[in-house]
Amino acid sequence: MMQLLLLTLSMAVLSAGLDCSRPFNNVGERCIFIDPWETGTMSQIRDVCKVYGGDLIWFDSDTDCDFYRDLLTHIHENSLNEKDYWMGVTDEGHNEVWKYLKNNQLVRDGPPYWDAGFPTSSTTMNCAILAVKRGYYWEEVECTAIHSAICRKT
Ligand SMILES: [Ca+2]
Repeated sequence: MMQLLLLTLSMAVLSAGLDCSRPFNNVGERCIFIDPWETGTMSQIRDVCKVYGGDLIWFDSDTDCDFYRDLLTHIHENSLNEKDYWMGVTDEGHNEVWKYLKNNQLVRDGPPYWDAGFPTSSTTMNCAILAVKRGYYWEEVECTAIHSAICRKT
């Protein structure tokens, strides 16, 4: 009986940790890797995320506010709050229609993620960042700008 209990416990630990091993950490119920010193263009940072088996961060719906809040809390509590970070969100090739790179899901304009006035109809600013100067609301920038990495695995 004790052996069965131990086996069950170790399997539970294993399955909980399996998808969120280093360099990823649990943030809320998600697996996230944040590295303010890993910088590059949007596609460079996306490649970095893929090397680790993840993708540029995405949210699961237009109202994934619990995760958004957990993420911002994590950024602030770990003093990671001096850099802008890429979102995996673009309107490149379909101007003014913003989608997640991960799954092609549409992203709603305006709140809760975009800062006031964003996104615009710009045809040169086609990628989104979590902008430190906007309290980590989203802003659109050129995809060739240099920003930091947040990757998500699950
Ligand atoms: Ca655009």
